[in-house]
This record gives sequence, C-alpha cells and structure tokens, in this order.
Amino acid sequence: MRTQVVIIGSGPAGLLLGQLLHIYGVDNIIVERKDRDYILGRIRAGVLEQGTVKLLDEVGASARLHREGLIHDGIELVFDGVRHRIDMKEATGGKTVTVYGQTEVTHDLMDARAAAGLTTIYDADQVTPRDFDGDKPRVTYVKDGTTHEIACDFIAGCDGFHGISRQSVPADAIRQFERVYPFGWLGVLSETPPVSPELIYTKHDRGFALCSMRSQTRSRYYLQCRLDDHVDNWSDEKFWDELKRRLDPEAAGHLVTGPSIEKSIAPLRSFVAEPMKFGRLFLAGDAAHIVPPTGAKGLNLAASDVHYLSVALREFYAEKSAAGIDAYSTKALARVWKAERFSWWMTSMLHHFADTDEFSARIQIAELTYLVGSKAATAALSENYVGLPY
Ligand code: FAS
Ligand code: PHB
Repeated sequence: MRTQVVIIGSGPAGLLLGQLLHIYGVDNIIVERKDRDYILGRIRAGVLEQGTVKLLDEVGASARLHREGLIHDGIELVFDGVRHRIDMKEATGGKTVTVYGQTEVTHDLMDARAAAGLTTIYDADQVTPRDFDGDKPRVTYVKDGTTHEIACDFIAGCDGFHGISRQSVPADAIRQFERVYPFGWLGVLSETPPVSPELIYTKHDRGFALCSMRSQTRSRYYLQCRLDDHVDNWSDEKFWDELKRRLDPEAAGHLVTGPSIEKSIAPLRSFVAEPMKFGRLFLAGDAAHIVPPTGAKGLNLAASDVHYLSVALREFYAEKSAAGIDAYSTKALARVWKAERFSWWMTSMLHHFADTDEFSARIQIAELTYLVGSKAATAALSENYVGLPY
C-alpha cells in the first residue's frame, strides 16, 4: 500500500488530522491498534475550546455538537465553603466553551471519516514507524497474522502517551520534561442531572472535587484520590458521600445521586517531549504532551497541534514549501507550554498536597482570594480556559 500521510492512532488527534488532511486534498490512512468500540468506550475530556469547535466545523463533523453541546459562559470556584463565579464571557469579550464529551467528538469524527470513504485499519498489531529519518518513510503492522507495509511521505504519531511513535525516536534525539503529581482523579459518570448549570471546581482540605456534565441528564464528577487508590475501594455511596463533604452547602444539598455507569482513576502528570518533529515523523496530541486535566486542555491541545500540522502539510503539497513542516514543532510547542503552565497552575492552586506546609496552604488561599477579587486575574484565568489564540 502507499499513501501520502500515515496517521498512527485513531483518537481525537488522529481522526481530526485525517479529516483536515482530507479536505486539504492530502491522502491519508489511519492505523489503530484497538477497535472502534474500544476507543468509543473510553470516557475522557468534556470541555471544548472555541478553536476546537471551529476545526470540527471546518471538517463538517460538528452538526451534533451544535445540537447537543452546552455553551458555557463561566465556571465556579469553591474554597472555604463559598462559591465564586468566574464570568469568562464577560472577561474575554464574549468567548465561551462548549461542554461536549470527547467520546462524542470521537464518534462524530469516525462517522465523518467513514462517510468520506477514508481508510482506517483497526486491530493493527506491532505498528512500527520506519525510515522516517530519510525521505521514504514507511509503517509496518501485523493484522490477522500477516505483516503489511504502507509506504508514505510522512508519518503522524497520534498514538497517545503510551504509543509507539515517541518510543521509536532515538533517545539522543528527544528531550522529555515531566512532573508527576502525588494524587489521581477518581471519575464517575452517572445518568443524573448536573448539580449546577456550570462546572464547579472545588478546593477542600479533604481534596479537590470537580462537578462537570455531558448533558442535562448525564453528569461527570471527579474526586482527588490517592495514587495507590483503587475504584474497588469506592462504592457509589462512598463516592457521593465524599463528594458532598467537599462541595459548598448549596451544591451538596442539590446533588442528585444515582448509580455510576463508569468509574475510573486517572493519574495526573505534566509531560512534554521536544521536539515534535523527527525527519518525516511528527508527534501530535498526547503522543507529545500530557497535561493534568484540571485546565481541560488535553483534548484541545491535540486539536491545535493537528491544526498546525495539517496546514503545514497542505503547504508542502500545494506550494512545494517545507517552511510549515520545518516550523511545526516550534509553533506547536509555543502553545503547548502555555497550556502546560495553565494546567500546572490550576492543579497547584486547587489540589490538596499532603506534604504541604502551612505557608503553601496560605499561598493557595491567597491565590484564590486574589483571583476572584481581581478583574485582571479573572481575565487571565478566563483567556486561558476558553483557549489562547492559535
Ligand atoms: P489518545 O490517547 O486519545 O488516542 C491515541 C490512540 O492511539 C488510541 O486510540 C490508541 O489506541 C492508539 N494507539 C496507541 N498506541 C498505538 C500503537 N502502538 N499503534 C497504533 N495505535 C496506537 N483531557 C481533558 O481535557 N479533560 C479530561 O478530563 C481528560 N481526562 C482524561 C482521562 C484519561 C484516563 C486519559 C488517559 C486522558 C484524559 N484526558 C483529558 C486527556 C485526553 O482527553 C487526551 O488529551 C486526548 O485523548 C488526546 O487525544 P490523542 O492525542 O488522540 O490521544
Ligand atoms: C470533564 O467533563 O470530563 C472535565 C471537565 C473539565 C475539566 C476536566 C474534565 O477540567
């Protein structure tokens, strides 16, 4: 087989890149190790920046998003038992976010890809990017016991944090920056109405909590938990009781509980690999960087990466110019590090650090008190949360 770009990974980064390249007239094949249902079974992000929505508009995969997505003008912060609203729309001159699950984004992109008749190879084992340091890269994989090869011009590593692409880069060609946080997030999905119309981020001595949603009838909640914790330690009843203890009295009183339909624990880390280009291999999305989900940036960074990469590849084929692909890594990393900073800041401000001293605890409260009392600080949080310009 031969194509212009082989995309490794059928998550949001790979799927959105595939559609952008398609509308730009660049042929592409996606090679994915799991199957469609497994990918759609993963519950992850929930908040889309306006830039991400615009890219989904551009590839014609946003009709359901505009029907079912929830436009949010603000978020709420709770500390010392008091709730404070951050009016992001007012602070950014009209910008908002859309609450719409990553699972739905992935579903819509898969449907758009199928409608365009584009090739996705699922259940591909031993996917391996090869010869990307030359001008004849190729990708091999095993399916149904047979080894296959796809010759191409470029390889896009959109295979997530645990993927093969970053691991295929020689160790001396890549630098990695990481901070692992001493806690995780225990997430629950429930068919219950959201506790409040907007997201509530809570700082509490017992730990961080987040109240989010997927629709007016489906809610998503998170509790900061120990890294060595396990979902089996958390009955639904224990989860709801702990969530109520961390919320402000009004939210705790309004919380509608019910059976969990998904329960999982995710570790939190900040991670960046530099550069994001190695010859004819590009990294995009979680393959290149990870943010703690506190700032709702992970999925949105994947979108901006593939925006830069698709424009660069369109320029290569349409204008025979390598300027865009040569500049991709620098351009993407500039936005990545700003999102890393914001996600680290939100995480540091809102979580309980067991080893923290009294001084650090006071600084956290001072940070929050200043934030909700300052137009400038509110504007700074808001412009990062709704998404910095591309
Ligand atoms: P993905 O990991 O989504 O997709 C990579 C794809 O590559 C997968 O389908 C995988 O099967 C495939 N793959 C991997 N190795 C391969 C190989 N060797 N060969 C072929 N295919 C391979 N972000 C938020 O903003 N908010 C959240 O609340 C949030 N929660 C999260 C919870 C969890 C448990 C995780 C892991 C992430 C969470 N994220 C969250 C971040 C998440 O949304 C990512 O940013 C987003 O999935 C990034 O998309 P991709 O880069 O496409 O990577
Ligand atoms: C979610 O709805 O899953 C979500 C929302 C905001 C975050 C993290 C996760 O910061």
